[in-house]
Amino acid sequence: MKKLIRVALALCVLVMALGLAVSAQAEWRGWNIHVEGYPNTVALDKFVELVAEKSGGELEITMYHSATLGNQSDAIEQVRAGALEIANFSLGPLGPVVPEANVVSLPFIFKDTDHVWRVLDGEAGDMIKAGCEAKGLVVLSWFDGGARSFYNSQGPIMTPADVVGMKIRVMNNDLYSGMISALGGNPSPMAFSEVYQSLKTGVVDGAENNWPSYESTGHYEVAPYYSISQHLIIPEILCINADVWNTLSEDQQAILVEAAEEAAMLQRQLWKERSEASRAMVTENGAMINEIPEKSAFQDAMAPVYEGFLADNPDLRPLVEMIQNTP
Ligand code: BDP
Repeated sequence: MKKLIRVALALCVLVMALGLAVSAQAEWRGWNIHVEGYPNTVALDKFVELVAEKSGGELEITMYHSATLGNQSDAIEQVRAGALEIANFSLGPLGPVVPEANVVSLPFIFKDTDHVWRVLDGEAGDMIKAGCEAKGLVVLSWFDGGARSFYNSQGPIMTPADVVGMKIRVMNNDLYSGMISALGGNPSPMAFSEVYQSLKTGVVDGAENNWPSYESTGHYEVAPYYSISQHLIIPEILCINADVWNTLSEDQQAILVEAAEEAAMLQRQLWKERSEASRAMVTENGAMINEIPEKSAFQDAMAPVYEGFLADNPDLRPLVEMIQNTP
């Protein structure tokens, strides 16, 4: 009888353990910084749906939008540590963790978005992927992050002299602080979620971002001067924790990559549409937009940023040159 009870108990433990294993897999959590309706958000929801569909419900993900699971720098650490499994990150805040990813944060390194895709589809993209993987993140696909321009509450920026003395919010990455300093401004690194209030209360005079984020955050309401500098074009990744990835079968891995590629194609299409719509929306709502007649003045001012980066990362010079030499 005792033996029977022991066997029954052992069986119970086994069933519970199996249950936990299954539910652990069923409970993958995904991090996203953006709000409902944003191109990335829509594409991530599609990704979740495709993964569930293609795996016959075996792989399930719950996406948490609007940074409800914390700010981006913390989320990067969480996915690396396996506390979260999936995320969409900008290569910007990833740069301090993944040196190879940081090359895209050198101002004006990309000519335009098509240039980004040519670079990422080639050897440079593979090097950035390998760099991410070495830090515990497996890249599943690339998202469009658009071109970032300056905006502020004071007046139009036409030349670098207009930035002198301005307090400008940047993402957490020394390269961006260096970029603002090189223009004579005062950089202020802070989390995305804090920018609206900081602009509103004058803690900072300005920030920089792409059209969809300028619009979706409402920053245009409190910093209506948008100056098209396009100093950064930062791609984004859809990624998964490397340990989780390594426990998956080849079929499961293929499902994730396929779903991520499809989601990326959708994101890139929606991105184009939203960029135009956002520009039109902020214009209708009072944003004052200006072109910058001589962008070369801003480009020239970036020399110390490049010099500093290459001095600190001599081994990344070939990657920088590979991007610059990609037609
Ligand atoms: C947006 C990026 C997001 C960044 C944000 C920022 O998609 O990942 O966190 O900019 O400026 O464009 O912090």
